[in-house]
Amino acid sequence: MIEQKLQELCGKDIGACSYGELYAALMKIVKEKSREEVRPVKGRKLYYISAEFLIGKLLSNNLINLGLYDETEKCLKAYGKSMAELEEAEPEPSLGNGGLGRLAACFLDSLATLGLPGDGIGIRYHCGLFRQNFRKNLQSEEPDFWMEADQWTEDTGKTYTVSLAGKDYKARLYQLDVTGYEGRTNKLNLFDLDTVDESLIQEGITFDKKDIEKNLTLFLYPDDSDDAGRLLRIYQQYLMVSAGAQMILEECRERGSNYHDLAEYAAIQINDTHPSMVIPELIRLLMEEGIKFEEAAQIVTDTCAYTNHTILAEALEKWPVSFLEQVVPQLMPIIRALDEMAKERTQDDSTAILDENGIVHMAHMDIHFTHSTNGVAALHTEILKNSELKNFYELYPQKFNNKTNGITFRRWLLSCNHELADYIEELIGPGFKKDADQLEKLMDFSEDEKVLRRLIEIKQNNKKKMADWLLEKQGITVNPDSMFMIQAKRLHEYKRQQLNLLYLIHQYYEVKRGHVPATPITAVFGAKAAPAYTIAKDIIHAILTLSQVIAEDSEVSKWIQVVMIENYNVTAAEKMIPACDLSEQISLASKEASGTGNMKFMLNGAVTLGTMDGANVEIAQRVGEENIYIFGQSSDQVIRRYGHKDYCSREWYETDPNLRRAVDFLTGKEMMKYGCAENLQRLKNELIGKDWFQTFPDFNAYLVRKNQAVEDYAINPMKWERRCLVNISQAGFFSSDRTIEEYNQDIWHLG
Ligand code: 26Q
Repeated sequence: MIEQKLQELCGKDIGACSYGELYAALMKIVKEKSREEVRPVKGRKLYYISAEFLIGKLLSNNLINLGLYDETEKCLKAYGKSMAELEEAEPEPSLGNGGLGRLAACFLDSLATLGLPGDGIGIRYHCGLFRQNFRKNLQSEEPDFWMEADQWTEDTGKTYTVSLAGKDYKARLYQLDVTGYEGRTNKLNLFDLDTVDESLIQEGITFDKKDIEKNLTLFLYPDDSDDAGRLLRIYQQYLMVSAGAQMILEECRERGSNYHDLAEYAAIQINDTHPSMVIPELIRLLMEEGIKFEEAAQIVTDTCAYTNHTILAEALEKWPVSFLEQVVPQLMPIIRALDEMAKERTQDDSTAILDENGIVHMAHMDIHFTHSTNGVAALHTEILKNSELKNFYELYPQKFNNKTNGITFRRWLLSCNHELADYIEELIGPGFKKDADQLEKLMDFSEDEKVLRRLIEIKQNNKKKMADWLLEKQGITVNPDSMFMIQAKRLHEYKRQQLNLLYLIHQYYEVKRGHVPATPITAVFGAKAAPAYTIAKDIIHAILTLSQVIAEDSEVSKWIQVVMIENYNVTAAEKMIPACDLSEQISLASKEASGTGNMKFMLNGAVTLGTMDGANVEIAQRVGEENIYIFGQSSDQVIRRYGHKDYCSREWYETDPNLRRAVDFLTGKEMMKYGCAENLQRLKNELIGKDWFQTFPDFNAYLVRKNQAVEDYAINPMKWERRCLVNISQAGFFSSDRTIEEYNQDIWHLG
């Protein structure tokens, strides 16, 4: 079928087609086929509203989900074409910053796979997250134009009127198909304005932030460092929620709703606070339909649910009333009325929507006016209930629940690690693809040397593939026989890439004095820093500079190599994760809500080195302490230390000579040779003077635990591989299919 169709669409011999032509033709085939799986909705339908959907490349994934991958690969091969090169022809839609956006994409895959009716609602950014370049060991940013002539998104011809700052705009609805693995096809709905103008972009990623008509959907927001940017985020958010709310009401009306019964037709999941204005907007629209305020507020509460993804206070959205008055004056009377209503329920000021300083707390509105608030890992939810949102928990204990995150195994195993997926199928049959718990059957082989040897071989092949990719992409040669330790995630101080950096400096000194590691190590980082996040950029600079210092030192480079992947994104993750030996999940306990990279590495047979934070806790529970390397302070200890306000990083610096030596190295002569004194000095000052995320108290434990892992890896490969197998076998719980089933059972009740 594929061969015939391709030939037909391309109008010539497949072997004579460019990869671009093949990509365009295959996209058409996929679209046709996925349309066959669109099914009518009975009962309640989910709308997952999110400012981010980090979907990644779609072709291979869709081919797998539709059962067309093998046939396509075979057909291309027969004409001398490779799937790998075909994948290169597809631009990655990076419509998200990191975990939250990728989670939304995994959820859409699971919804469709489970045959549940659930669509996404978001924004059609013209440029996704910036492209990261390294020059002179510094990060610089470039716009990421991902939209090309051949696109997955299609104009539906539908528009909705949205009023922004008193002026009407037309939000155009674009859709792309979300295919399920042997499931149904759902939709991702993305809104855009026709007037957006890419020529507005000036140097790098700077642009005129005032010209709303031309810039509204131009960029995905990587930060909110200045007021013009913050205002623009409100514009973006309201465009999405107003058009989205109108679309939801229209669909429900068509399916028979009289709006009083909206909650029987729709479940709306609010992905963090970015879409929170959907609450007052829906109330406003229902009131336009003649429903009274109190009833409208109740309908919306019954329909909506809220997910919290962070406990970092600075990431919780709070908007000055003046901003909202300017952009969405039509919502302010409703927000005020909701605030009044909330104040009638409690005397507690700390739960106010509108505080005495004229600040609107979006999360507070979500908790008061949705029926469910969930955290994204067991520990995270406990911290919300017991400290961060304690007052809310006391007010509404029944609203709080946990939904530990998950990942889609279709992308993060079947598609990114064919060799491992095929081998697992050989061992336990294909059932695990739709029923992830079946991975536990792998435990039958935990003492089987033949199996362990084959797993080692597969990892080795993936390391070679990653090495080839790195050479091709970045001109860097790595040794596939070394131990790969990978930390891949956004750059943030709480994630503590700087702790990893200090370890590497320590190892540098160790090699210098003749204490070489048990095996050569390759430390790999993948991380983008928000463009205005100075210290995060300094950390990248220090890593790149250290990488060069070591590369130029023939004595040390035999043992240690430091690599920073340029422009880390979903596509890079798909190459790196299958090749990893040691997964670095070293956030300060209590700060990482869940993490999902930790699950991806585990599923691909990496062993975790981590703190008892986020979902690491649940990983440790499942694999047992012999199969994970845990270190560092507990979340309780950390929370207590913050409470006492007595942490003094300088004391640690002055008393631990190893630590001091590593920190001093940042501005030593070796680093100065390739680095920039201002950046490195600033980082050093920050660590000695503040170290807000407590890297120093965990430094020694990290060092000891990590070196234990290196030794174990080098000295007993079979025992190490057994750990890898246990990790794979216990990963089933972290399938987003399980997460979605829980959301459906406890919150949505779809279909
Ligand atoms: C807010 C205001 C202005 C501009 C940007 C933002 C903004 C943008 C993105 C705030 C937060 C985000 C993203 C947060 C995020 O990715 N959180 C992660 O969510 C994952 C999925 O639940 C968790 O696994 C991670 O632990 C959590 O950090």
